[in-house]
Amino acid sequence: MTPYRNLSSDLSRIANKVSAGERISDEECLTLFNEGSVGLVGALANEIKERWHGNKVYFNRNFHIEPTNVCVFSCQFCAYSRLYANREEGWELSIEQMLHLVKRYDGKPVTEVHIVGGVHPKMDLAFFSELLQAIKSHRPSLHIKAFTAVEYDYMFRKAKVSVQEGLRRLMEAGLDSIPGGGAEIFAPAIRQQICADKVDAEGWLAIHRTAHEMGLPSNATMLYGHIESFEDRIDHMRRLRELQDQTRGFNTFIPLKFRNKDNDMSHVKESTLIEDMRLYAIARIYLDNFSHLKSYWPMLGRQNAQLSLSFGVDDIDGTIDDSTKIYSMAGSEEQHPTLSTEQLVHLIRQAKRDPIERDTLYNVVNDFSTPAN
Ligand code: V47
Ligand code: SF4
Repeated sequence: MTPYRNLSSDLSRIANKVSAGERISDEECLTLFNEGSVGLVGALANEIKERWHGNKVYFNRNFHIEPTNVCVFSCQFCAYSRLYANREEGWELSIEQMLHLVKRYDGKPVTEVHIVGGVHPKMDLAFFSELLQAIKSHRPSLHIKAFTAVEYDYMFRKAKVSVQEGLRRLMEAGLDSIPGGGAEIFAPAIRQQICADKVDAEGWLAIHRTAHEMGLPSNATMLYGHIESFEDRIDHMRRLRELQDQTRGFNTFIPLKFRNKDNDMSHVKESTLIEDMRLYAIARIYLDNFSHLKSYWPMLGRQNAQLSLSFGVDDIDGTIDDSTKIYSMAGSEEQHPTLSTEQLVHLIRQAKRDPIERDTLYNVVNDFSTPAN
């Protein structure tokens, strides 16, 4: 039972269902979005988070490689990409330059490299296979989480191979898992307005389904807080929940807060902190088959990410080491996102949680729950 009194009968019924570990319907989710106070949904989400993970909060030691910001697509919210036609402002890294970035971490205890960038027509399946091979032969134990479904869709079409064949070649080259980007909002009416020209919802979901069937785990994101409605958010999460019921291949759900600097949607106001926390909590309640909910601190800011640890979040991603520009270019307060392990541990402890260093697949690497560590 929640400690909340004076709830409407609908909210009270939903609260009892959540406390009993039952799945909520789309309609009930809408009631939470429309009527659930941040305190109520937060308490319910926290109950779920603690039932699953106790006081643990996960983080990892990772860095990003962004091969290029040149992109054939023109998503309205993207502050990062430079159109293929005006390449003078963009960067394009060679395999040698990217391998050099990996070598900077030689002897350092990072466990994951996250590779994601713009969609460059010359960086094709053969190029990326060679890149993954080069990284794996240099450091076989480094987990490679690489390329969004948007990049795969373009890359495989261009190479004229099926998704299965494309993924097979990249797995052979060293691919270990797939990040959650490119999902944005699945609802076609919104997708049409914010990212009309890239892979649609069905294509994004089909790539993740195929990956899961081939034993490749992935993450899922949702870009929220712009022009989407509560119904659009629920539609997005429903499609993810349905796929997860079938494959169990998603590790983590990552809501990404829309940032409005220097992009074609700068006129759209950013969501408030209360809306951010309500969204995290409601996602935790609705997505009952996702083990993990991540708040991505470079996007949300470290203090808000800390707060989210009381709203259902059990993971705050990684050290990152100032190796991504996607969020700083879109106006995040984190202009040079980097946190040492000590800082991440401190941040989690300040929120009265137990820090656990994980690898990409949530195996425990280091337990920092006792101050001696
Ligand atoms: O798909 C781009 C987002 C995503 C903006 O899987 C923006 O562990 C907000 O998916 N405001 C790519 N968001 C990054 C991504 C990701 C990040 C961290 C961890 C993982 C993971 C995946 O970045 C894009 C898009 O949704 N994005 N521009 C913006 N202005
Ligand atoms: Fe290209 Fe990705 Fe930016 Fe869209 S969000 S323009 S696909 S880099």
